[in-house]
Amino acid sequence: MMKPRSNKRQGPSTRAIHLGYDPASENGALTPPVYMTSTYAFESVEQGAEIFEGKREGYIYGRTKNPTQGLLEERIADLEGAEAGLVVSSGMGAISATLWTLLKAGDRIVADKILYGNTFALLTKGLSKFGVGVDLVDFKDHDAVARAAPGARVLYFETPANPNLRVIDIATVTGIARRAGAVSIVDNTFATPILQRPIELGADLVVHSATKYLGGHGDLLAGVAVGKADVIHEIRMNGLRYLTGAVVAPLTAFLVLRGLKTLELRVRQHSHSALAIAQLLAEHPGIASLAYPGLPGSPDHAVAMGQMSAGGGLVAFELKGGYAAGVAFMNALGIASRAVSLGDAETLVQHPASMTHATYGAEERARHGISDSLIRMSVGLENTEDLIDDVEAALGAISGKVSP
Ligand code: 7XF
Repeated sequence: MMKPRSNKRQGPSTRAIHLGYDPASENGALTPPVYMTSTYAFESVEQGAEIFEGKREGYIYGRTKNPTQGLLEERIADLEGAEAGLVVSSGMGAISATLWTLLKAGDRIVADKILYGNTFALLTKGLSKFGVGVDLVDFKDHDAVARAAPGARVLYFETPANPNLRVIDIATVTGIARRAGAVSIVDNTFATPILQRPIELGADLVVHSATKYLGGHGDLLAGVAVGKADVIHEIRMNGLRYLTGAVVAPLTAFLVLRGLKTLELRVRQHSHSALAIAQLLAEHPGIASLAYPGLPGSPDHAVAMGQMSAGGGLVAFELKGGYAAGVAFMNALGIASRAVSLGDAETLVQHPASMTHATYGAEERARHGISDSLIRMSVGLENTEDLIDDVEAALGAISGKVSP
């Protein structure tokens, strides 16, 4: 057990490394074990029945709970400042298990218009098929949110949003949700609990793709939901157990636990390099638009810095030569890989319109402001100077070839 020396709350790295685990309970094993078991033996039929009834604590079967997963849930909930957590097999698993649990036919969800492409698809193609009303609203327009909220069961948004890093004011929007009696859900994948804790700003639930920064090494898929213990229990027993079955593998839970130990270190370094790249782009004549929440002068900087402690690892921008220049730039990069996903050690660059946001039709992208020439870069953990050189060289390589 972690023994605090005082009542002072320990920092996120200390808690991510120690919380909830006592090596003495596992033969002194410093690293928490991986429980590779799908089922659990009961001492008696009566004991099994009591666990099933919820009269007694215990494990039953790996689809709802596993001790390795349980430790991870405890640590992520703690980092987010939430009562309880649930870890599942992917970010989409977490979002769908949560929404399938909370919503029924006839209910309405109000969501921001800028969402990860498959969250957009889950709402507009999935939930709508089962009789859930879906309203997409510009969550930067607080009057529009206040008009749409009454009668809604859920208000849902991402901040910074995928792909264009639009920042939504968490306290204001969760306040509107509370007054309307709606459940507010924030996707905190891009910021991580190191930079931003939506629960402390009034959110009811936070979801994550743990595939990204929480895992941190591009070697797994996992998802998270955190919030009040009774709501998380309901999502586990309904959304996970039979609505999706999106169970996380024990070994994957182990890898995310390993990732969490360096989360704070990594997120600081990602933010440091991303700011340096944003500064380079801001001064470059070939750039037509730039979004980086940590950059003074960037759209949303003031709101972002009111709720985030740094700008995070993603940069989104457009080149003056539009789509053709963007493609040439991405193909000219040497260190950065052309790949979707984010939060890995490797720098990744992708084209949202044809990749992560292809589920938005061309007309929907135009209506919601996802530009066809937008480039999204997930700045990795390579040395900052090398990344700067890579971006500068790629911009230099295309400057005579594609006219601005
Ligand atoms: O199911 P996943 O673990 O891939 O997570 C889904 C998801 C949920 N929320 C946000 C804000 C996300 O960005 C994602 C996944 N996004 C990746 C990306 O944008 O690159 C997916 C690659 S197609």
